[in-house]
Amino acid sequence: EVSAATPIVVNSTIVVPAGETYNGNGQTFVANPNTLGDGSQAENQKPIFRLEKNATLKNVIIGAPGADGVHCYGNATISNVTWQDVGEDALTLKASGTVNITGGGAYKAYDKVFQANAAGTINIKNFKANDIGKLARQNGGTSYAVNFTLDNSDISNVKDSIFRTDSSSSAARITNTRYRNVPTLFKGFASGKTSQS
Ligand code: DGU
Ligand code: CA
Ligand code: CA
Repeated sequence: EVSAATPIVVNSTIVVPAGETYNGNGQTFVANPNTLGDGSQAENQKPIFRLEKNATLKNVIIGAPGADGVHCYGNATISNVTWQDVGEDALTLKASGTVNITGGGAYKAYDKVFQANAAGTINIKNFKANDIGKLARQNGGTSYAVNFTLDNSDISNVKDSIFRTDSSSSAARITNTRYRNVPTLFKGFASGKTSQS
């Protein structure tokens, strides 16, 4: 009988220092619900990973509970990271920068997958998402500029939209992406700030 490897229970946030790479080697990480958060929609849960500027996170599976996922303080590279059961959200841009998310996927997000709480760019490529509220959301009521892109991805069973903002200076572009059961691609963007091809 084959059984899945035992997940690594993370008791305190794993910090990836500036410029460094954390390779999870395909292991599954879950939050200790008593110290990081239970993965519900309660705010102020702690992340499983905190990436300082120019850090890379790769080959990681985040299981349940996912708590507040991954926090990025500036530029980050996220490669082959899969959220099996998104917690409060999957990843947050906490300080200005560019986050490049390539490969991997996100599943079972009651509300948001990616959250932009600072100006910057979120590029999502070769990604899968299923059973989510929104793929990415700029923090409600903020007016800084966020540029979102989605390329060569497969998105299904979305409740709200792919990209959502309240900022007239933000922009979003979707290319070469397959959808199933996605009611709205873009919400809240100014005219001329979105494109799809
Ligand atoms: O305005 O900032 O949900 O980062 C309310 C809060 C809220 C954030 C966000 C997040 O939008 O906490 O998870
Ligand atoms: Ca939230
Ligand atoms: Ca959050």
